[in-house]
Amino acid sequence: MTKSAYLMELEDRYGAHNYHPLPVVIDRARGVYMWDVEGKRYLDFLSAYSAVNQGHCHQLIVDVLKKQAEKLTLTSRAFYNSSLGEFEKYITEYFGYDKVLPMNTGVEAVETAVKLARRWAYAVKGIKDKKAKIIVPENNFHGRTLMAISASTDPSSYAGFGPYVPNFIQIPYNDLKALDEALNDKDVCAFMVEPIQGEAGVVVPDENYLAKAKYLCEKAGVLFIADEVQTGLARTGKMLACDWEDVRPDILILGKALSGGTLPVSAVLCDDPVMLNIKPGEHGSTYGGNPLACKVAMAALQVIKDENLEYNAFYLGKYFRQELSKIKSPLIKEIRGKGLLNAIVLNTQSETAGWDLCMKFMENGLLAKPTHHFIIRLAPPLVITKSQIDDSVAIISKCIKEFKD
Ligand code: IF1
Repeated sequence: MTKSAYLMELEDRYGAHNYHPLPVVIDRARGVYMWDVEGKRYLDFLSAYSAVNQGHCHQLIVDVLKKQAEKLTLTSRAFYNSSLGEFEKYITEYFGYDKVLPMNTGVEAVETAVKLARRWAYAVKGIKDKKAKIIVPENNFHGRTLMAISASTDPSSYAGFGPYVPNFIQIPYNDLKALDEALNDKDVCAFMVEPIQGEAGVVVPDENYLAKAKYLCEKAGVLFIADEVQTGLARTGKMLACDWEDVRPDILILGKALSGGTLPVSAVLCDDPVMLNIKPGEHGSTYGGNPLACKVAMAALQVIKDENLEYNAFYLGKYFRQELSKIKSPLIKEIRGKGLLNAIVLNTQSETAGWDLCMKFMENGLLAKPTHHFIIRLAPPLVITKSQIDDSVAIISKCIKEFKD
């Protein structure tokens, strides 16, 4: 039995079966590469779902992590600590907001954003207590908590977990008419949207959708919440995907690459009229704003700027889509995406085509995962080079040409 097989068996025997991973056991990683326990090297085209934009184990971020880990990792928010204020100043100036509320996972930041919007609804907008509603697009993905799945229209996310958190109004994505109509409901306090729907299969809305949606929200006196957990931090070729349309969200949600893939760090940014409605002792978490996370997040954000990752994502994303479009195959229905958040939509009726193709990618040294059985997300770390893009296109092209649907 190989070491990989042994380790996969351990996970099967002792771990919950809440995932169905590709049969590869990753042992170490650096930059755009990962190695399995047998020492085989892969190009990482998932980036832990956009959490390692800076590349795996970025030396600068790891050095900061190690140094702070020797000094102070956690105080709880019962006390001040010497890193939190510095981080709060840094990140609010970085994105141009009055305040930040630090959390850990992306979904905790989403929950925080929803609580801020509801509290603003009652304290500022004057909506009757417990009546606040939030509009969300169909096919959204905001995480796995009961609130997040209550917003979801995907049965694989919500089925069998009810009862659900009420007052989410679901409308078609990329449909301004539907949004305009839903905004007539005076109990609506916010519209929460992913600038590009990642899990739905890298669905890019029409140009100006975000800008017009923001305008409609402003007109209706409703908060525009952008979930940039996956699309943010240079992934789409701009620092934020909202930057493509110069949209400034009223509430900005960040996560994943905010720590460069070292530990869970998330954050919610907004201005005082929204943020200050949550009073001391009304929200928080044990690890939220811990010194280790603060130092690591500042390093992770600095790397994005210092290494011009948004330009790399912009130019190499364009190049990647251009090279992929040269692959002539009836199997390819569409190539789509922005920056280095892309997907191949397959022409197939087969329920397993996406998985089977990802298995072939794996055999040829590239790791990716289907978001549905016919859509394969392709999202490498943003530190990727042109020659590594060429290597990936060669693998994808070879596998597609050899693929028997
Ligand atoms: C899994 C999906 C991606 C997110 C957006 C909030 C969160 C996520 C836009 C919550 C998290 C992760 C969750 C992870 C796989 C991955 C994912 F396939 F689940 F849907 F990326 F598309 N908003 N997405 O994408 O952040 O609490 O996970 O830190 O659940 O397997 P989290």
